[in-house]
Amino acid sequence: MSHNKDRVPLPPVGAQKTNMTCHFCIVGCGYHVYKWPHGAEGGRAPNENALGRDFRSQQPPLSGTMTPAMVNVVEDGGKKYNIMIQPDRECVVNQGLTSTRGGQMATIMYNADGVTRDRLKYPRLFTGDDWVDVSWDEAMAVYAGVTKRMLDTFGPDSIMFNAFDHGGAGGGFENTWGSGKLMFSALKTRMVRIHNRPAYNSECHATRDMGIGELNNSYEDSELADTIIFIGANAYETQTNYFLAHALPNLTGASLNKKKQWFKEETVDNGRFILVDPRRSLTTAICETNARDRVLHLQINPGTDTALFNGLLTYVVDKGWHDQDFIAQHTTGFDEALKANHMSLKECSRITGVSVEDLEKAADWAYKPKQSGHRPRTAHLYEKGIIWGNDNYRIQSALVDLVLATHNVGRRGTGVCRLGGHQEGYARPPYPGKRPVYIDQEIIKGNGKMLTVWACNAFQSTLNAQEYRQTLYRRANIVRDALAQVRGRGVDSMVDAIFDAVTNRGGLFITTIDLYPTKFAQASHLMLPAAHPGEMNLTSMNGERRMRLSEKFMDPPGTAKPDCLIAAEIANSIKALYEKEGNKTMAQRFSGFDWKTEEDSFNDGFRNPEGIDSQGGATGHLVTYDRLRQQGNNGVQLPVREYRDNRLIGTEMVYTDYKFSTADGKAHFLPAEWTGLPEMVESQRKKYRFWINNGRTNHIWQTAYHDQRVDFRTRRYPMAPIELNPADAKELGIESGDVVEVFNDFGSTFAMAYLEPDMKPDHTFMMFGYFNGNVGDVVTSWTDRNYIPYYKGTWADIRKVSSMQDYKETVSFKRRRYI
Ligand SMILES: Nc1nc2c(c(=O)[nH]1)N[C@H]1C(S)=C(S)[C@@H](COP(=O)(O)OP(=O)(O)OC[C@H]3O[C@@H](n4cnc5c(=O)[nH]c(N)nc54)[C@H](O)[C@@H]3O)O[C@H]1N2
Ligand SMILES: Nc1nc2c(c(=O)[nH]1)N[C@H]1C(S)=C(S)[C@@H](COP(=O)(O)OP(=O)(O)OC[C@H]3O[C@@H](n4cnc5c(=O)[nH]c(N)nc54)[C@H](O)[C@@H]3O)O[C@H]1N2
Ligand code: SF4
Ligand SMILES: [Mo]
Repeated sequence: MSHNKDRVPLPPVGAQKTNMTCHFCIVGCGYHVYKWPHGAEGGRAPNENALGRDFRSQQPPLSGTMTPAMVNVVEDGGKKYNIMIQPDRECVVNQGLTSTRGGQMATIMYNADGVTRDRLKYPRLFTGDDWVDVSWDEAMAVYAGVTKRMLDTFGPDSIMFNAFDHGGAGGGFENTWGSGKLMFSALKTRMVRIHNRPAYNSECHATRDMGIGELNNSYEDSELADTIIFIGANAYETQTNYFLAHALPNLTGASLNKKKQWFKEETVDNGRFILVDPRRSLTTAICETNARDRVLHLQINPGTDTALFNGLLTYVVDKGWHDQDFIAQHTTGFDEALKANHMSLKECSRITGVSVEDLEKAADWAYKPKQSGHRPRTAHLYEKGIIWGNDNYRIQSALVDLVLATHNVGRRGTGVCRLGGHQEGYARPPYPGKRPVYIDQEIIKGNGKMLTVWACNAFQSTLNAQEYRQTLYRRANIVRDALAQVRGRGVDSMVDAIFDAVTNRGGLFITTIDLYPTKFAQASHLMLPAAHPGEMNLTSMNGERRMRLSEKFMDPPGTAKPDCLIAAEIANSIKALYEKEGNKTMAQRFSGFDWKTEEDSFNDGFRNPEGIDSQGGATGHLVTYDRLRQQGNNGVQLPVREYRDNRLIGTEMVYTDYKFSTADGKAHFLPAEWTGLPEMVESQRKKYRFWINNGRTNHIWQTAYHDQRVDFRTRRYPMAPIELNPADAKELGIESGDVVEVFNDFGSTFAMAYLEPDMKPDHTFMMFGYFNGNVGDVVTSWTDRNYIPYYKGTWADIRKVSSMQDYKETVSFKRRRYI
């Protein structure tokens, strides 16, 4: 069914206008939501529409995007409204830019006749062989009943969660707090994993141990840097408007005047970009199209980043380009790290596959003093190529060692930062365990008795996914069978039956809390319907710690609720059960959830940071919904310094005072010796021919929870594409559009071949997390010492399954790189 619309109704003067931060990627572009009664429409003259623009003549080029995807019809308070969601030109983040993902925000808001009609409206309970819609009371009687039995009989370790820890949709400060308070203060379980990794830990463990928080500069610093090094990041496709509005202008010279004003004494020129990626990504292609001689692609061998950083560190110190004063005054451990990381450029070249000449060029660009004698300003921007790379802890140690030695923190135009994934929005009580637990493996081993899957979907996104799913189906079916036996006997019998199945027969009771019935829900017993931004007020911060309020403008479908209020519903139901049996101590543990709105959760958590881990820090209490609303789409950059003259004043760059996040206030170098690939990964590499690199494409957001319902997306990618070198493909008899099987010792999956000349022989790139073709099935179960996976590192063989005439005729296999 096609949902293309052939005209765009204009908002009339007087249409309601609210703020909305895009709920998808980390960048958090500012948008406005216009809402007006269905049927009404504005005129084309500037005084007849709420946009104040003149639509009587052709719009000038680049004057702003307006597409049919930006409008929809929604319901609020039982009435129908038109909405238009338009990028905000005054927002300093995106400056009016939109993207193929954020530009469809209107489309994915709930409309009973639209692409989102499958949204969960009521809790759903599996009764043995089918789903039924139930009330929250009924759902809670089962969920709270089972939870209490587990807690009383086996203790908190029997209660597991897969839970979001981010901002944006399926996250936000309200919701991390609500869910966190439930899991960590009330249930006190440590059996929790995060949405994108199999344990409860940090993606940036090493940099934090070294005293450098991972979001330490502003997007503006990318306009000011002499050189930007992108490491394992494909920013054009994944942090689109950060790249387009703040990084690219530096390369092309559009920000040169700004640089001259900022750094009057220093030599400044157009920026130079160094991209570290084994693959020639779209970002590399775009940069080269714009300024080939100012772009250096270090096409390292997969997983050899540590060797690269160690080679550069050794070379830079030999040249005397390190900052000895900074090292002496503000750091510890330099000599030990230098010794451990020692590597000649020749050795570095052998391991990384990059020529000595290019390694020297990179060091010159990034670390050699400028003509004016000043130290260059180099921003180091990294993401999943190293976070999910070969030994997360070691790579980040090696990177930050290089950054510290060359003093590339705390100065404008520098920084060592994550580019980020989702927005951020963390406020939770401390994790109650001493060490994280590899939850996926616990489940595979048969441990745990109930699992709640909250705003994430490991069926499509975890490592070793095939074995994970197989185990879960098997354990879930034990409970399903038990439920079938007690049909018609009421809630208490259901609770008894579930308890018996998980206690005596290895079953696992599974609940998903989501917008949709997901693939994970196919193995679950209860679904709870959640609300997302626009249907609730939600606060998040972006990759430069810029916090905004996205305002509610419509009702969620049916009885769906904000996640923090779902947490409250659960806590209050369990509390009532304890009160009923007179257990005051336990009732007390589940108290403190008497919230009416999401703002109550915000006030209880973010604004009350005593004893909690919160990105708001000690000044979180200064932030209120009202104050944020006042500051619109530009919000405030955390941490807030003060509230003065009716404004929240934030922080553009952290560590300008060189007080690092360690006990002694110094940054700590960490030794990071190059040790090669992990054995488990190496075993697949030796056995199988193709490197199955994987990650994102511009068009698809995450597990495609909305996108799988939008024709515009699924026609582009009916199945996960895998980029293949054309000569390799020819040898295997594969053409673009063929379905191929990708297989190794861990599993097998399917993908749609997409031939791409830029792929090196024996290298591939598969879109991750898709609903049709899931690369996680062939990702090994290897993790680093903190249980961080190496998603990007697996090897497999490929065979042609079939020739898909339909894909060949309907899907575009045009090259996605410009040159
Ligand atoms: N092979 C491989 N695997 C990877 C990666 C990789 O690069 N390669 N990357 C990893 C990374 S970085 C990530 S972030 C993960 C992503 O993996 P997941 O976090 O599992 O994927 P999402 O699609 O973000 O899941 C969001 C889910 O929450 C639901 N949802 C959306 N909004 C709301 C809401 O407001 N409330 C509730 N309750 N639900 C909501 C959506 O319908 C969807 O089911 O995958 C990881 N896995
Ligand atoms: N369009 C779109 N944008 C998104 C998302 C999305 O689903 N779709 N998801 C968001 C989320 S949650 C995240 S976490 C971010 C991820 O953002 P990115 O990290 O930019 O995206 P990825 O495609 O996962 O991986 C980036 C690059 O890592 C490279 N790589 C693989 N192995 C190595 C290696 O050994 N070394 C190095 N240096 N590089 C390597 C890959 O070739 C790839 O180009 O994107 C966010 N933005
Ligand atoms: S760049 Fe990211 S935040 Fe901005 S519109 Fe696109 S998906 Fe949304
Ligand atoms: Mo992510």
